[in-house]
Formats: sequence, C-alpha cells, structure tokens
Amino acid sequence: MHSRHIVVAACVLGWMGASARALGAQEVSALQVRDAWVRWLPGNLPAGGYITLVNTGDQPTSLIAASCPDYAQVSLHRSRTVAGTSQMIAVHKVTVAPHSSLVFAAQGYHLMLAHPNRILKPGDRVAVTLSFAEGAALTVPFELRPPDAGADMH
Ligand SMILES: [Cu+2]
Repeated sequence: MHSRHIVVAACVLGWMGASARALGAQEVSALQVRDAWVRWLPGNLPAGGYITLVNTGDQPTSLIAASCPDYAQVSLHRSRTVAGTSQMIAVHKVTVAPHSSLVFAAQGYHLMLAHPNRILKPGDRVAVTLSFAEGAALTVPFELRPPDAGADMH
C-alpha cells in the first residue's frame, strides 16, 4: 500500500511539473528517526550524536549532512579500530538500505557536534536537521545525556 502511494505521488509530480520538494517530503515519510541522543561532554568538548534510521521505503536513502543551531560545526563521522587504535574518519554519507534500519552506535557512526553556541547540559534538547541525498530534510530533537550514557541505552 505504501509503495503504491509513492507511485501516485510521482505521477502527480510529472503531471503538474511540481518541485522536487514534494517528492522529498514523500520520501521522508518512508524514513523514521528514532532514539536520537547526544553524549554530552564537559568543557565544550565535541559531543557524539546517535540515531537509529529506519527506512521503510523501497529505495535506499542516504544521510548526507546534519546541522544544529546550537553547535557551530556538525559532521558525520565513523569510528573504527585500526591496528588496535580507535580512529574517527569523516564520512560523506550514511546509506540505509530499503526496508532496513541502521543503528548509528552499533555501526560506529555518529554526528560530531563541535563548538556549542550556548551552555548546554545533560537533560537539554537540541534540534538537529538531517539532510538526505534525495533533497529531503528532517529536524529531530536530540536529548543530551551524561558522559557515561551507554551506546546501548535507548
Ligand atoms: Cu567523531
């Protein structure tokens, strides 16, 4: 039923020559963001942001950028262990296959939130806008949790 809905939207678009924005909105409806939180660190240290992306659609979807008014810099990172040393590398996109979900923490992905623009503390919420390759964007509240919050804590 869901995929039929997408086809209908695409037909209307072709018909009316409407903007891609409507298509983006349709694709966002196939995408859910869950368990959005930030591991807050003291002393203005960069903080890691974690989400679970759920793609219920028939097409892959890719997160390509994130921004937040409360941090001057937000990047997509992936942690990995190389020769026994944990490293972070910048990634340009995080792709979620159709009908699957991606748990950021479990895959080593995180948003790196650096240079806070205001004093933040655990319990606060920040609004992060996630941008996808299809031209869609989604703004999601992230809850700030203390430094000892586990990655398995949803
Ligand atoms: Cu990082």
